[in-house]
Amino acid sequence: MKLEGVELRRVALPLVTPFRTSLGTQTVRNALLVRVATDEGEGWGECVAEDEPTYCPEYLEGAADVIRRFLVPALFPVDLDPAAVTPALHHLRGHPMAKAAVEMAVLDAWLRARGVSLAAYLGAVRRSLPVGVSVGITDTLDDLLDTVDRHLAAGYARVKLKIEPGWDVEPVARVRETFGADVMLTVDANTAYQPGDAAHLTRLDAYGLAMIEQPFAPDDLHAHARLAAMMSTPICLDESITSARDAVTAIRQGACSIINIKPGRVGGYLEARRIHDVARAHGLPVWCGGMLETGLGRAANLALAALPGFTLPGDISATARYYERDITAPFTLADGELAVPAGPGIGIAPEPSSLEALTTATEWIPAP
Ligand code: NPQ
Ligand code: MG
Repeated sequence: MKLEGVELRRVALPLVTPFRTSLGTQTVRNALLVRVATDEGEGWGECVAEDEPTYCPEYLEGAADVIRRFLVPALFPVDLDPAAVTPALHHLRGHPMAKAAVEMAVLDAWLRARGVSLAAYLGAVRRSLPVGVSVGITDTLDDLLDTVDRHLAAGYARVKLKIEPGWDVEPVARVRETFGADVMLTVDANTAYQPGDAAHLTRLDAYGLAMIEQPFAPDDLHAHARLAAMMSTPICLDESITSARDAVTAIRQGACSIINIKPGRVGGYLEARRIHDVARAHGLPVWCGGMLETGLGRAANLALAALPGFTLPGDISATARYYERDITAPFTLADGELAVPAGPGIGIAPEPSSLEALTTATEWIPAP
């Protein structure tokens, strides 16, 4: 398959409610879409980098720049298939989210041309999945309880609370007290704690959490391993894991017993599957993280999360949890589950009128 040109498209999707984490508050999702045009048809990818480099070092305009100036030019001469993308970009350091977006678009085009779904290609074993919801930090505890109540009524299988110093034990205690022992409850700190906070964090053991996600800095595996030895609550790593090799290192050090897999963070769906494979070989459960994706990224994440090792509900919520209007048809919960797209490629494409209405800029990168 030969690349003939690439369109970079910025879209702006207002969030239904502001999303506050220990990293900051988001009110609109500015997303970067990558459409590859090839001699076998087109494909769509999505770059999950945020406006600002807070979750990780990448940011949206930086990702657009590296895609335009380095990634796309490196792919024009290549005889493309999905597995050819990473090797062709290997000499370019870092930028996993930019690389993942390009790989996703190539996967979509290549699989679409062959009539194969991404789910089937990756090795999916389920047609629909129970999913979870990520709940931001709220102004008051009452707001939090109302929000959790709404999500549980909608049928979500797991609730994740964002935490930070000053918003941890009390919200967790109130949610547990209010909704009972049967709710699968987790917390995510997005690196907001210091190693010296470990003793404080052990207080969360009293509330039967399914995990605590990424309390410490991405590069501090030792602090996570130490906390794991102090707590009965399982430790899950997100920001720390950027490759299958990282996953092996973290597992060997005892720094985590669960891994959050985000294809963007690890450089693509194929590396995401490798992390799934090594975690499974070590007996660790994994789940699919979320980056406030549009329907394109959501569709591809559902395909990944249908693999057998994804035994915990992911941050793949229904469209309505995030957006009033998306660029694709909405994903809706049925009996607490989302359907895994079964059509060729990622199984969904933008709806032209919504895409048009939400687009803020487009740019065409022609073949040389
Ligand atoms: C996480 N996501 O698991 C992330 C972090 C995160 C759904 O909890 C804009 C776009 C803002 C993506 C803030 C969820 C974001 C973002 C936080 C992702 O750590
Ligand atoms: Mg996280």
